[in-house]
Amino acid sequence: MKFVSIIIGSKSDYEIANECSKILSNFDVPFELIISSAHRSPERTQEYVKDASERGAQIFICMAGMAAHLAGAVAAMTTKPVIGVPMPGSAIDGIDALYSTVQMPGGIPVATVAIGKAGAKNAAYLALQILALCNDSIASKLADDRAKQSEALIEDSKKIEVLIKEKA
Ligand code: RP5
Repeated sequence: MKFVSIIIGSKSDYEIANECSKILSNFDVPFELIISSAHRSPERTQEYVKDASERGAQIFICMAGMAAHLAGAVAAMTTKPVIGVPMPGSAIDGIDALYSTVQMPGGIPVATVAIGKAGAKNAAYLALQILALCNDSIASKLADDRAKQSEALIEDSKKIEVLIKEKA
């Protein structure tokens, strides 16, 4: 069975990671989420990536903070697309994780998204966009989602315009 694999470096990453998994669930895309660390459990990470690839993982989404090597380490083990989400929460609030995740050497890419919650959401959307290249149903749902985002923005604008008029 084809699925998206989400790997988080620690249970402290779970709340933000849930922003990603909620979107995949909403699109009815199967995923699995495990905790495994490039530093604290390197062998588990290696075994998992091999096993998940053999079972049908299409894309790996890796979320880690601090000196975040998880996405890079996973990218070294697979030719499947790897999306990296730098996690906030360190003394320098994710800048460390951003640089650690994005600065991959040529030939071993990690598609790095924004730090934290926005990045977790965009990791899901980017994974969906990759899957949509070969899946018309996901492509159609993505188009609907974009339209809904635009409609919601216009509704928000109307509400604020009313509030401003009321205060004038
Ligand atoms: C990273 O270090 C994890 O991904 C997490 O973001 C950060 C802190 O981990 P904990 O000390 O909270 O387990 O490996």
